[in-house]
Amino acid sequence: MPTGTRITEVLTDFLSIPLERPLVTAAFPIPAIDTALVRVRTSDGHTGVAWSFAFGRGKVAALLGLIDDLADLVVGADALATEQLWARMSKAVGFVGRHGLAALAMSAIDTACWDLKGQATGQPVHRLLGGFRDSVEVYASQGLWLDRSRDELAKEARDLVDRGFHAVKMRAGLADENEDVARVALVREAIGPDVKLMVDANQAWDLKQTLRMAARFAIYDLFWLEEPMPYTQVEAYAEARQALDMPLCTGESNYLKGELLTLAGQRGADYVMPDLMRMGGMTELVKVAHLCEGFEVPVTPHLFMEHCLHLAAGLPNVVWQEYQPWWQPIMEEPLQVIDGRVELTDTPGFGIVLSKEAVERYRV
Ligand code: SMN
Ligand code: MG
Repeated sequence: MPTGTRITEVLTDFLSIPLERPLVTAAFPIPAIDTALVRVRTSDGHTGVAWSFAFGRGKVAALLGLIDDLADLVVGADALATEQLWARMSKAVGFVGRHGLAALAMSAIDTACWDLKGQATGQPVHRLLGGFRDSVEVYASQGLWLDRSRDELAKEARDLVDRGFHAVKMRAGLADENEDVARVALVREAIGPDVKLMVDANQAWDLKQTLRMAARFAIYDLFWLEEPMPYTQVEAYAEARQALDMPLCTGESNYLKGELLTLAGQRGADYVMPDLMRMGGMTELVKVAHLCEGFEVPVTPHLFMEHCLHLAAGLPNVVWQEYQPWWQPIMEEPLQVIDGRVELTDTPGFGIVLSKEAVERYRV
């Protein structure tokens, strides 16, 4: 092992990053972004940064327990041997199951090691992955939650377009179908015909209701309809996809490459949306993106924009990064969205610089 890349320490912090107001989706309300922040140090003095999150302090406490457990396993190992580390962590969590919190815990350590890979080689991760593009299209996923009044919804949608976004995502899945349709109509009206509109129902419907709602949404020209049904129902997704012109997007709730391979292979999605932490980190996420390329399915990463922008810039079939600024308050410098895109830099690793002061402020 090169002496400089030996892992010397894994530091963890429990942060609770407040939101201006709780977020409401069809799945659950979210009062704050409870985060397990991970910093992996190497013998040459580099620090890799990543995090996982769970909504609820008890869940994050359990997550931190698992991360600390895995830390004992990786200290002393080569941070750049990400496949070896991943295999060791995966074996170690086998008894409690590789999905759920175990994947989230692995993800933070694995992804921090990818940051170190970039720092050790002096290259940004997007270039290590393949350097396909210099800037990435992002869609606004901030706001347009289910608790917004109609007036707030229209105003938020207009504000996002004024800030330069060319695509916005709103939520659906209310008990009242007519209200869902009225709100989609209202947002389309507010953003005009040229801005792309995604609608996320967070698994609220079954197959029949999905077909019914998609038919009612058809005139509003949706770019994709996201997670209309329970994420496990791959056959129903494949059936809906056959029946609809409207593109379907799903995958954020699935764990590890096997589930997403099934989804892509059974043609259950027009866009596959893997979630970094549910993949157990960047190592597995990169594999998922390549597997989807084999099926000619575009990939659109779920959340984690600070890390996943690099995947989207690096690989040809990764498109439309979700812009969700939950972790921007702990950054030294906010990401700039210009004309709907984020420009990647040459800073080694993921280029994440934490604000020490903000980390202190939000530490639990
Ligand atoms: C979402 C995911 C997690 C929390 C809130 C909302 C949503 C998305 O499904 O795709 O951003
Ligand atoms: Mg979603």
